[in-house]
Amino acid sequence: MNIGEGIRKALAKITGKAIIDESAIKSMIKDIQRALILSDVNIELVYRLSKQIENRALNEKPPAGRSMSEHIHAIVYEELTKIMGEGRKLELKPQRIMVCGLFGSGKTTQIGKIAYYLKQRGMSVGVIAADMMRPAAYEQLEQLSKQVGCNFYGRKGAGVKARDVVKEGLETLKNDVIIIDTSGRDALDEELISELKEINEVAKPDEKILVISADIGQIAKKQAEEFNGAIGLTGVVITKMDGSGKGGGALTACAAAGVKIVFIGVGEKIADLEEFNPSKFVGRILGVPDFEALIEKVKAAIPEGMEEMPEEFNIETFYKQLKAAKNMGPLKGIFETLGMVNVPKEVLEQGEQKMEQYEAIINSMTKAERKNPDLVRKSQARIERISKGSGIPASTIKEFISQFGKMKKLYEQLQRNKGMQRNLQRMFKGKGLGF
Ligand SMILES: Nc1nc2c(ncn2[C@@H]2O[C@H](COP(=O)(O)OP(=O)(O)O)[C@@H](O)[C@H]2O)c(=O)[nH]1
Ligand SMILES: [Mg+2]
Repeated sequence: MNIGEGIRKALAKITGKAIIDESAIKSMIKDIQRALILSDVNIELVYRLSKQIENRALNEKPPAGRSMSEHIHAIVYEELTKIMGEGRKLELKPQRIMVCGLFGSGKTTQIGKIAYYLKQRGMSVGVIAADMMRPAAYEQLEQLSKQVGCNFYGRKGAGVKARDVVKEGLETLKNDVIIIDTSGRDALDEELISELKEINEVAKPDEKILVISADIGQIAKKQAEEFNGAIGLTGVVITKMDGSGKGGGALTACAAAGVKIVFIGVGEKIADLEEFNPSKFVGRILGVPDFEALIEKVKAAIPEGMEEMPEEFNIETFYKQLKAAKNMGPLKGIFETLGMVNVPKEVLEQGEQKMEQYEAIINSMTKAERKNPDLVRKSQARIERISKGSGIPASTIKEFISQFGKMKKLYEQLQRNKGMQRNLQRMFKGKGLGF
């Protein structure tokens, strides 16, 4: 999310300054403009936004208890939030969801992610492969459905009609939620429109969701308008927000097209999907911690029966938590929800590599050793055995055991003040932005 970096840099110039004059404000706005234009936000929109920020920053007096610097942060935050579009939560109810979009936008992948999202929240999900254009679309969705653990319906063969597959799928699958994959094209043409209209008639979907790649930036407006005109959209998913520098353009373009954003895709794995909430999104790019989102992530990732913190912290319980942490998706996202947007890439990669190594070590430990890691700490023979079994160097094993000791201490401390977590939440919830 390069847009965040640019805007944070712009704001950093005025942060904490006692006196902020007109030229400092104008220079900050120039930097914000640059960041937005780089992210392919429509130029007129950038101009309107800058005028608005400038007017407010020059004319508004900060409310009591807020410094000028804090007030300008708040203005930028509010004005950015206004242009970032509107979010909408997908309801957790029995429903039919039709997913459409151009070639390679990420339709099939998002269906896997949405199915996973709904399953994690207790819904039973079935998917229908009605993309008749791509030869491998069937296998891709079938594979994803296995990974997610949801039902699948599809039929292959020349001349098979999408509407017939959908009809059969709806008769066959008995799940709460049915998600329908559809064909793409390089552009929305007559043929695709008529195919989508037929599916729309057969399935009468509750949701008609367009998948758009962030890469197309402000062209998203035209695309959303065209699909909306053809079949009437209920929402949009913007994918590849992780890799694209044009995410800001795509988001603001959807707002301009008047369609609501249901999710953003932030990676290729099935857990890489996030609900879209403009104020939280802007908060995150500005580096404001989002504890609610973090707690959401933790809740969704924690295996059943582990909702409560276990009384005893041993390697067994740590292992379960490690697995849960992996379910939470890339570390980068976790740090971002904590407002830590500038964690160096190497640290993230190292962190992920460490998690893999720890898992391998634990897999090579005996039950007794997991209960009592001191056994390992005190015995070179055990360390060597684990090293052979896991392929991890002895030095890393020693480091793990010592790290674990520290974690155990921290955990026991945390348990002693369980209220802390709640306090943190309250602190950031009630107090507006926290800067
Ligand atoms: N980086 C990234 N890649 C994605 C995301 N969503 C999908 N992709 C990739 O985009 C490519 C096309 O996705 P696919 O679902 O097959 O697109 P479809 O043709 O619209 O069905 C695949 O390589 C996916 O792994 C995302 O959120 N981030
Ligand atoms: Mg596909």
